[in-house]
Amino acid sequence: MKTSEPVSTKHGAAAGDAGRPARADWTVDQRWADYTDEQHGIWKTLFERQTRLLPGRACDAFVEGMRRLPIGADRIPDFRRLSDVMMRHTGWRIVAVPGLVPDAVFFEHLANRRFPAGNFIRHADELDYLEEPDVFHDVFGHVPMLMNPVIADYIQAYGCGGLRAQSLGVLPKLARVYWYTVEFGLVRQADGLRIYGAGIASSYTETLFSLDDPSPNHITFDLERVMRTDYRIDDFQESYFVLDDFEQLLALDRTDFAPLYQRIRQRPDFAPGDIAEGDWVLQHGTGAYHRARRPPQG
Ligand code: HBI
Ligand code: FE
Repeated sequence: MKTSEPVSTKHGAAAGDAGRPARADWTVDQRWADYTDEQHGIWKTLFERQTRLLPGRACDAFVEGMRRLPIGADRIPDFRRLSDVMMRHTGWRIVAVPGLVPDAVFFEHLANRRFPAGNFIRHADELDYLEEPDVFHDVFGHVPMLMNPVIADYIQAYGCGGLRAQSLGVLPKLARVYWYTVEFGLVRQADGLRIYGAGIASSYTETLFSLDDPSPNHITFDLERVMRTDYRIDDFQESYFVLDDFEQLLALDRTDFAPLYQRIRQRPDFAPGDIAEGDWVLQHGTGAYHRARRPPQG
């Protein structure tokens, strides 16, 4: 999720000596049979809570993807069974990883339609907040959208673009696009604003905050604007960017990023809560939530 080096493994002996991965691509076995009843129970708690919340809030593509997948309340899903279904629909599969993997490794997987999913699950005392993507975030949040052909192509394109952006030294700009779409994107449906970002869809509190709270901004998606906007990794987003439809993401595929990166280099960044000139604002947030949490100036 965030740009950082992986720190540790959470589900058994995935790494070799000194935290080095046993395999060059950082994949491990899911070791599904090793999950404890307690771990399946945490999945169930999260699954049921989120499933109650998402009708009328998650976009149609998410609901449809979920419906077609062997994902249920009772057990942490088996990646092999998920991959069988995904392969038939969009040619994607899941590979298990121990947590965050290096950017280049992550992109290489995406460019080949392999989605790296954490095989560990958060502890019962950190249901609402965790730093590394676990199996609930990765599978519940991301996998339903990977059943959508447009999103499937878009995320692969991000993998290819990520490798290129890294070599051009502009990865932080591109990572913002992933963040504000794949992780925290909203989309306008005929029946209202809906969630498609996995970071929201897998979070009880951010689902409510992003859609129902007057604090955050809702701004119509614009590629250059998003590339220039810093994001928060430690709290709810201050701004959410809203697509008119997923076809907008495919247009990014046809965009020549080189001149865009050039232009952006000369222009200042926006802070997470800024409203910019030229923004098409759907909700001008009060900012009350983040203001209350900022330490007093002095
Ligand atoms: N690794 N497992 C995992 N999951 C991610 O979402 C991820 C990652 N490594 C890097 C990364 N995300 C991001 O920093 C890139 O999208 C830039
Ligand atoms: Fe994610």
